[in-house]
Amino acid sequence: MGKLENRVAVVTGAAQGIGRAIADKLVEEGAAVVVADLNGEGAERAAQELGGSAVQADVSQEADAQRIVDATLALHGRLDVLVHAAAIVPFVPWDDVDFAFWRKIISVNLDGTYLIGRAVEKPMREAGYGRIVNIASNSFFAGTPNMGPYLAAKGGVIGLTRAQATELGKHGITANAIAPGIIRSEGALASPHKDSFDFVQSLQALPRHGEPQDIAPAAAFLASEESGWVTGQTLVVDAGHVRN
Ligand code: NAD
Ligand code: 4PL
Repeated sequence: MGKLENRVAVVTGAAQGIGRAIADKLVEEGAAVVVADLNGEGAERAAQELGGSAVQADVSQEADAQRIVDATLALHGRLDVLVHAAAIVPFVPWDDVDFAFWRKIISVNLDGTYLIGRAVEKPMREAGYGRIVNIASNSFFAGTPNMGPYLAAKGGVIGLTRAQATELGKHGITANAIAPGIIRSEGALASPHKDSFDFVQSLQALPRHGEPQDIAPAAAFLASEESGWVTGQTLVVDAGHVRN
């Protein structure tokens, strides 16, 4: 018996990378998974491979966030778990950050977390049960360079997670964040971040590069009933790079 039997989970950003690895783990633990991603083809492919359903959606659009929830309820009649991994992972030198870029990152990475969280809240409140797991980043603690708006958004995600925990606890809903360290996702490997792995490894307690699968067990725990006495927390999963 997995720890998520009979549970229905939405995983955003699950077409690839950390979201995909988490979706695989939740299925392994018995959940029915809805893959929600801006990349519709990628979402379809992932859903087929893991035996779930796909929704093409932009989490920074209110109507799209609501449509993810509507589709999940139409398919399964319930929504127990949100793992929100969708985000843009930029590498832009500070001197090249303009207001349009700032707005874009805040819109997708912070507004998106608010919008999908708000949308899943309603069925969770009605059920008197829910698990919200937001994916933040240890870069918020480390102050990693070339990611200014991203650091600000991820700090916001940690703050929002604390607010969700406070406001929704009375409805049986927990909200926690995971702060991964640098991970060999498709996105990171296709960007200048790929050149940082050896340097960051020199700062880690555990001398090995991180894979998307290294984040999934923490997400499964926070998505399960077992974590019912844990809320408002940020779990750093980064081989000991930062200690918060
Ligand atoms: P990735 O770029 O490989 O995958 C991100 C996925 O999110 C993609 O499938 C993309 O299509 C989707 N997405 C982007 N914008 C979206 C939107 N507006 N609506 C819906 N879907 C959207 O990224 P990853 O490295 O796997 O990162 C996943 C999460 O982990 C993110 O929240 C990221 O900030 C976080 N994170 C990543 C690292 C890392 O080193 N890779 C470290 C810490 C935290
Ligand atoms: C330490 O969240 O946390 C690179 C890219 N390095 O996205 C991140 C570190 C990246 C990070 C992150």
